[in-house]
Amino acid sequence: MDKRELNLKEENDVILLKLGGGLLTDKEKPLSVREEIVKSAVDQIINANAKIILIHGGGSFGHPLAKKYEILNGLNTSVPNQIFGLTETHQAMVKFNSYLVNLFLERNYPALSIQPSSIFINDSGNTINNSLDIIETMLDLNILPILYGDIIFDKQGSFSIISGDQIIFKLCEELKKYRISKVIFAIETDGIFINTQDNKNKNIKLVPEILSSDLNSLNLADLGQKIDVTGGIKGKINSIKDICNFNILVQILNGLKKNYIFKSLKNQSVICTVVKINN
Ligand code: IP8
Repeated sequence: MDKRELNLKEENDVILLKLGGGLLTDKEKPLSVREEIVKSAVDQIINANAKIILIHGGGSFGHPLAKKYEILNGLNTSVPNQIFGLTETHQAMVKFNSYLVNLFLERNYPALSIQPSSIFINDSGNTINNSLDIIETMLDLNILPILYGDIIFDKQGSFSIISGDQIIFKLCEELKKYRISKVIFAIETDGIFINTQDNKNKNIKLVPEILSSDLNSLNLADLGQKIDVTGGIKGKINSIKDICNFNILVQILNGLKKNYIFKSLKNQSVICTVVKINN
């Protein structure tokens, strides 16, 4: 391949980075940020100096409210104050997102929030959007776009939740000008764990590498999940399978480990789970 063509391609590469809500917040305590972890993640992203679209989860901001008001299953007149709860859930996410965006701006790094509930809508079960050109233009201008799990309306007059993982799927489907070189999920464990049985003792072990076609047959270990209305690790495995259908490599790593986010953004090796695509 001609070098100029190669450079052009690399310039148009973008990494999608999802910072899990369980990593960034204390899921035991509503509306609480794990400040040092969030600040470290922000510094690592800035230091990596890469083209990134950042997506973050709901953690202790979105999930407890979404659960309380049963937002995921849509309009239900028997849930007291549900419509108010819908707006409260959204606003909790806006608050968390603003906190994160501000950390970038305080460090003189151009980051801009995109409100998913304003650009995505569901129509009979399918999530649709107008063009995502705004995101590509931001990337052209070296602005870091930041999206987050949010509430989502539907054309039939109801609503639900759009998770950060679903947003990633839509970005994989819709981005045209930029090639997604990989998707990184930074969570609070080393990756995907499975149950093993040696010498009659039940144990768990990390899966360092797996083919996307083998994801279904995993005997997933239960690492004790906190409130998560969008499906926890099982939901994540389904999202990863969908992402792999776009021929994109997925890495699941521990965002608590020193510099792991930076290293992964720089394509340096880290202990994690890599999901490879079947060719
Ligand atoms: O944490 C959920 O996003 P996720 C967002 O990426 C809300 O699943 C509002 C619960």
